[in-house]
Amino acid sequence: MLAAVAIGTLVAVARTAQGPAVEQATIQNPGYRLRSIWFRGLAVVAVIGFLLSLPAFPYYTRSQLASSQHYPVTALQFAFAMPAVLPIDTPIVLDVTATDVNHGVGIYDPDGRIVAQVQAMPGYTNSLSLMLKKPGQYVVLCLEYCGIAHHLMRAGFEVR
Ligand SMILES: [Cu+2]
Repeated sequence: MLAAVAIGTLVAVARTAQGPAVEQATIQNPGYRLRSIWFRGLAVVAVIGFLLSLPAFPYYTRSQLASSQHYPVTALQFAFAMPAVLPIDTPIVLDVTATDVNHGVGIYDPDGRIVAQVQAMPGYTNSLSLMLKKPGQYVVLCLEYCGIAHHLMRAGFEVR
């Protein structure tokens, strides 16, 4: 059965190839026109999608950053030094650094979903801007292997 379909397809292709010779441009030009329309359509969809998603842009403007409350977070083998309580529904900035080696700071909401992550690097401060919207106990885990007790590197804070 499969062989019959394959042979039938080959015969159909061979028959269509037997027609009179056609200039390449008569086939090529409609193809280019179709491709041009397709490209412009995709460009319009991409621009509209970009504009619609702009309000959800997750980064603060320069003025929002300046007016945000800053909180220091320091990672070290094998703990985090950070505030015990952070405000809810408030733009905040975590100024994250490390004292020894690179660490990863992963922040998990009370449902266990990761809401933010940033690198903690010695000699450098990463500013992580975020707004925490759920009240409750958040968990902070190290996301980068940093030594023998990396798996014990766990902290938490309350959002209220
Ligand atoms: Cu670690």
